Amino acid sequence: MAQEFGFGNPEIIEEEVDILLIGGGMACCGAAFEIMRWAEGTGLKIRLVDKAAMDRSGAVAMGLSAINTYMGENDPSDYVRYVRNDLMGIIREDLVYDVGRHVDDSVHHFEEWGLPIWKQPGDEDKRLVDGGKPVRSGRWQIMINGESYKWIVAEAAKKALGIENINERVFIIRLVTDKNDPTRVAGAAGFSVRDNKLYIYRFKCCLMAAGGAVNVFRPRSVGEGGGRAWYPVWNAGSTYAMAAECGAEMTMMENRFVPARFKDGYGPVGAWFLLFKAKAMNAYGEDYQKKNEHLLERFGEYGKPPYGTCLRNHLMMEEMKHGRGPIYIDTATAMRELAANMTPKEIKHLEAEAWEDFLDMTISQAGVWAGENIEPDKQPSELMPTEPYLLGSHAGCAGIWVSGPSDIPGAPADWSWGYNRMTTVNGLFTAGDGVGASGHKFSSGSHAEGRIAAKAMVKFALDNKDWKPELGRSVEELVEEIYRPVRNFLEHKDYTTAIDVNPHYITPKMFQFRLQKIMDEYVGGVSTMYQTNGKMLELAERKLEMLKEDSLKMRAKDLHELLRAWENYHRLIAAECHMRHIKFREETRYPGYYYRTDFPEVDDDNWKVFVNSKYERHTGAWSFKKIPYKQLIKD
Ligand code: SFD
Ligand code: AMP
Repeated sequence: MAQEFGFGNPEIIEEEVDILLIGGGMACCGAAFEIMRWAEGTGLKIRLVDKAAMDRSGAVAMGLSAINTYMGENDPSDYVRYVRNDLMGIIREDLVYDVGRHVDDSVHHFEEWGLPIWKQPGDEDKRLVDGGKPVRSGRWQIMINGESYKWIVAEAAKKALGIENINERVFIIRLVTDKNDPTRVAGAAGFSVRDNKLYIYRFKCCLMAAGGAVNVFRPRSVGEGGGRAWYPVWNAGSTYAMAAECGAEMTMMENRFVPARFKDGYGPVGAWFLLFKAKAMNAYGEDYQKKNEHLLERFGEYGKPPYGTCLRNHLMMEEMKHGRGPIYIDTATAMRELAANMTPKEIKHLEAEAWEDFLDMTISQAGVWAGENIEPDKQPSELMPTEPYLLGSHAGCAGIWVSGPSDIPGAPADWSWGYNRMTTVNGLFTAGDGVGASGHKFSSGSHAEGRIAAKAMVKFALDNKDWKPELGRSVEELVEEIYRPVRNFLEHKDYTTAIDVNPHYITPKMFQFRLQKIMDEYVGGVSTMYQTNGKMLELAERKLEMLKEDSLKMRAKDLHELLRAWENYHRLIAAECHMRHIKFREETRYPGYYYRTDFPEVDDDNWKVFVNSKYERHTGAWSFKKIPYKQLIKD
């Protein structure tokens, strides 16, 4: 019977390596590329494992039309000032500076590997590294022809690491601590999403860089639009959940990102605002950002231009709350004004870029325009703040507390414990969306950060050359756990005649709906206009606890559902962490991302601090602490 549903006894593959890279996105591609430079001749065995195919996995799957972090003529200390301002004053400046000083080298490599980067007239044939001037959309962003961005970056990573050292379509679900030292990671367990195979890895250290968390909150796109989101739906909070369950200290998990996006297609707005100079307006054609500027005065120094991303949202949400929506982005006027002094050929080029912006990044937006007969050069498009996402690399800073570089003047001694980007769990490193309190890295900074971590991991592995990992849990126990949803299904499927209706199990899809409903309605999702309070969070806590009990009842009728079941488990742990952090931080640090209606102000006196948490997997208990913020780069 089991065979009939595609489940025989799984083949169990056990492997011991020195370093495991978990994920195949920007950060892991950076790590894979860099690591071989330092590992050459050391005999270290390195493996990369991605739940998908690296060529098109992660956030950059469809491509991108801009690289959002490129220093060029800017100084990394200015970059720190920009990130600090955008993230409402609380960032790890040592980490941000570290990204700033390394990021351009990654961008130069992208160009060398074949990524077309737009250049100023006259500089078309000059590479950035040779002084070629890029076309900037904003101070930090440069334009690219990026449909194949991920493909190009993955190819370099694969070439460096060697295809024989890469396992694609293997989904990691759990980290395992060492048998003799529970503060140390020693292994990881997962399964193939194509074949009936389980993988158990043992290692000296690993990079957990499996992206951010999407579909934790009920998305605006439901029903027929389900599956559409701005950030990649297949990044399910694995990074945060597995690290927290392994005992890593988390930081700023109260933070989230709510991007303003083209409604329904989720098309990014950056190029339209910054490059094409489009204006946003309310239903009555008013420039609400200007009109509402005074509403930001109450946020003190944060309310002065240039406003952080969350405050730009705040202005939009005020309009929506007062019934002056829909909000529009005036693409038509922008195109007209840009075209005023252009030749017909130049206009054609401009239009090509404006539409291409989505064809190489968010194809669904092009679909919405085509499907709704919207010609962006003739009529405006609606804007909408999306459902919240948890991430640490874009305009957000949720993530894991890590060791920073050791050479940043003024950085507290306890912000650096020997290995750059190592978490508080020995041997567990992270990068990209995984690193907390250090946003605005974007694609290029995530790649650079993966490289930073890679170098430190080689050092860690060599420093621990004679150490042998021993798993704190038996292989049988891990297999039993991973396949629990399958067992739930096989044991109970004949109890009813309708495969999806059964008192003994819950389908992963229904489980996800329950999670999203709780997060949406109690933890500041779109249905409450991003508002919550202590009382609502108490209810959320109870409901999430019950959902956690029911997570043991998820069923998997096939491998695809097994993947979905574990993704949702990861989402649940990430969601719980987010909820508890919001509950702990009694202020509204990020107006426009979320509001604590019982503490509606930014409260620097009490809350200009990092909030760190720790999860105890065996008891389910969370503990919290405040860590003083320290400014390292002067204003
Ligand atoms: O326009 C497991 N981003 C943008 N960055 C830019 O530089 N410019 C832009 O233009 C950007 N914009 C943008 C962006 C993202 C998206 C989705 C859109 C538009 C539509 C942000 C960057 O893409 C982002 O910062 C980085 O990609 C983050 O890098 P990283 O490595 O932290 O995450 P990843 O690339 O998503 O990779 C995650 C990998 O993990 C795998 N994975 N593998 C094994 N086991 C598990 N359990 C796993 N779970 C996940 C994934 O398959 C993937 O390989 S704009 O909006 O501003
Ligand atoms: P987005 O497409 O919204 O993800 O933005 C891409 C880049 O442009 C990010 O670095 C944003 O912070 C920045 N950005 C987007 N919109 C604006 C705006 N209205 N003002 C300033 N920066 C913006």
